Amino acid sequence: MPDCIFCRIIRGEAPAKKVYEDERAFVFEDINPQAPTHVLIIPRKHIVGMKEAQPEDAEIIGYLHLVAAQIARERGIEDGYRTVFNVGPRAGQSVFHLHLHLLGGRSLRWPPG
Ligand code: DGP
Repeated sequence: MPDCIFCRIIRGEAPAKKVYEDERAFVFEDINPQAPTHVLIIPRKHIVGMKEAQPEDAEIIGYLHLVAAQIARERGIEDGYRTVFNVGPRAGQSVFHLHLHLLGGRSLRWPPG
């Protein structure tokens, strides 16, 4: 997707603080962090969001969570972290390229609001 900001970050056309990348996933620091660790884990494939995902996307959606767990281990936040997909504008989705938020490094309240 030429105009998608997250596709542009993957291609290196827009700046971001990269945390990790492999053949399927790309991870970078959120520009507006809500916790000491706040990174976005995204598929290289342009998927608009969770409600647009297709059955063939099941593996990559699961894989994003495994990448999150690995980063949480590396950052020493396994005592409590949260992974979040905001789905749709009323839940706060503002970028329409699937992204898994990984938040941690502080106490996380419930419900999130
Ligand atoms: P959401 O609200 O769930 O769609 O999350 C989008 C997140 O993406 C939000 O926390 C801010 C972040 N974000 C938006 N644009 C950029 C950008 O250009 N660079 C980086 N690093 N993060 C961005």
